[in-house]
Amino acid sequence: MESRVLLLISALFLPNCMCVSTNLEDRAGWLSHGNETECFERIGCLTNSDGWYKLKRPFNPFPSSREAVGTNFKLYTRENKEGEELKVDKNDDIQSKYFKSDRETKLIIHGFLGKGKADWVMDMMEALLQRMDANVVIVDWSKGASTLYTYAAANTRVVGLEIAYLINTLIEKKGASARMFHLIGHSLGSHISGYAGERIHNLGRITGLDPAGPYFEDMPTFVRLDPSDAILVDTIHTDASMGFGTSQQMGDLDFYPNGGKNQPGCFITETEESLSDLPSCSHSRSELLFVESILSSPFYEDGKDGKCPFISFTCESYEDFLDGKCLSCGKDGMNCALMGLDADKYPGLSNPEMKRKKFYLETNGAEPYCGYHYHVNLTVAKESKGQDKVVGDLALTATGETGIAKEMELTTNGARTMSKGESYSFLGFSSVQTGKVSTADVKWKWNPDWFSSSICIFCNKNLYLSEAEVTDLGYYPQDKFKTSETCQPSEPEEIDSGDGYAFQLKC
Ligand SMILES: [Ca+2]
Repeated sequence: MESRVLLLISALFLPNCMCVSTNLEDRAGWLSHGNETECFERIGCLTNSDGWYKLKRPFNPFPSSREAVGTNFKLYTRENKEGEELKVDKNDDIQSKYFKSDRETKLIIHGFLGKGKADWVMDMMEALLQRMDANVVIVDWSKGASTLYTYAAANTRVVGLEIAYLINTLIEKKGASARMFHLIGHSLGSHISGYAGERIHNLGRITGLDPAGPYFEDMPTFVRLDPSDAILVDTIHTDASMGFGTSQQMGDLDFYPNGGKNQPGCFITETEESLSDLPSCSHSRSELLFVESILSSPFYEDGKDGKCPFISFTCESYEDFLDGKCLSCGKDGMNCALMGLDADKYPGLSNPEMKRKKFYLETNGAEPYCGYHYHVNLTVAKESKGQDKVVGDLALTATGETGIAKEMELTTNGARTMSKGESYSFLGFSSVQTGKVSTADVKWKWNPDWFSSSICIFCNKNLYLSEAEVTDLGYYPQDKFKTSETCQPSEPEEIDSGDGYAFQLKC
């Protein structure tokens, strides 16, 4: 495993290091070059135009041969869990016992250093077949993916050609419909899907699971995954800060769990993973989130227990989302989408103005990742002995008909300033679903900046609330959200002074 990580790091930061064989170096260009074209037997030609060369992508070697990349396809269906190889033969036809053109076809495509037999790939295939009667095709290009990053990134283009060739043949010879194909690719697999999609007319959908950032971010749309590559392109960004992923929007709907940069459970102090797995923990989380979404969905009617919708809220920024500014699904549910398999249920898809949205949600740090969001609305008492403005941190424990959501941090984005008589929105998140809330225990901790703190030695540091409202947002669609009655403080007058206190609101 350690060598894998070393290879990964060297490949990312030393894209054309001296260890590359002369043969490979000969194929690499440097910020160049006029149009160069290379053709691959039967599947098509690729051109390197000037647009492929940027400072962020200085090297554009042509991909290795079809044989060297070794792309192969294995079809799994409910009738055949063993897998059947799918291959276009010399007559441009495909012999298959199990492929059926009247059902949806899902293709799963791994990324850099990955393989078709990876756990998440097999888990996804099994979950998809449990959820639906589909053709599930696992794309293995592990030979082409196990090299330096620069060359693996180049090889994605030939895998894209292979997939387009396979799907176009299935359309032509087997009567399949392009709209019923859905490519699900992780990392480099996301961009492979884009290359395939640009060569398949009316391809139904691409899901990019943490699309790879290096060599693709800020590049023209023909170099990377973009909304023009399929009728619907959705992405899940999970690792924009380590450099494996990107926060750049690449789809019609871009999902940013936990802000999209780092994932809970992936920090050195909180993970049980070995050190060598840490660098890819956030990057791989997108795979696990998608797999979970398949069976935890409210649209999966056969599943009874453990339903939890990955409800996501459109918002200008993650900070605004954490500040509780975006916790309504809005008229017709246009401000909410479900992350994962059911992103295609988003009601705004037919409206071009509603596409190109960023969606945010929180998740747990371990399975089940799906959790419950709460909208908390607090009103500061008008008549009280408190100061006109106080600054501090809040936590809330909500007790409801189905559970207790304990100590939800309401000010993860920093201490909040609150004024007398005003109402404030907060986001809460818990792995527990409360249903309709009956009591709310609020913890307050005075937490101003250094200056305010130094001039307020004897002033009243308490927060006086006149009412609260707590809404469990963990149901879909919005008309199923459960809002508490207005909560009133049980003992509004006598509150401990000091830096913090707790009190209860009856709803
Ligand atoms: Ca593209």
